[in-house]
Amino acid sequence: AGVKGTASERTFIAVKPDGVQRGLVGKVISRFEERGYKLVGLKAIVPSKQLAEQHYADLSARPFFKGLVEYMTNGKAPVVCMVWEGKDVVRQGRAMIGATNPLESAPGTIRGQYCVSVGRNIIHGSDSFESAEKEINLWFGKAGELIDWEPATWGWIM
Ligand code: RTP
Repeated sequence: AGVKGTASERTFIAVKPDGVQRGLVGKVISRFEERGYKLVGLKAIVPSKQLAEQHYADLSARPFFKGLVEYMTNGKAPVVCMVWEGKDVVRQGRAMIGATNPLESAPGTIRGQYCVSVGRNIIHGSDSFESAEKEINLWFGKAGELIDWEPATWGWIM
């Protein structure tokens, strides 16, 4: 996931099927672009049950786990998977997304603006640099799926 704390830091962001179905992909992309981050990976997939279970392995003992996997894999709409790059993008991404509990997600955050239900919270973002590394490998495992590119102005902006 790039180098932590530098402009090459990377995070995994996914618009979940409810967010895709509600037409919020463009808004999510705009927010990250406008903040100054660089999109280095993007694809839409309906994940297998195995992939969703691996992604949420830490939550496998929780009572909502089965429903969570079903929500991610139901195929009503794909998951739009992204890798974003830039300074402090892991922590900034979490801040931009907002708290998991809808009652705590501040207005102006993505969840605070677009959702009211913890089980339909439209977006995922890696919660640490180490999670980002794992999740990027899991969702973008194939060679050539991530593109390194250089905006002309990057050096003096960040
Ligand atoms: P995410 O991993 O999706 O970015 O979410 P998060 O870190 O903010 O929250 P986490 O605790 O890791 O939970 C992962 C996802 O599980 C669903 N969830 N449902 N009580 C419930 O029904 C419940 N709690 C959590 C949410 O979709 C949450 O994003």
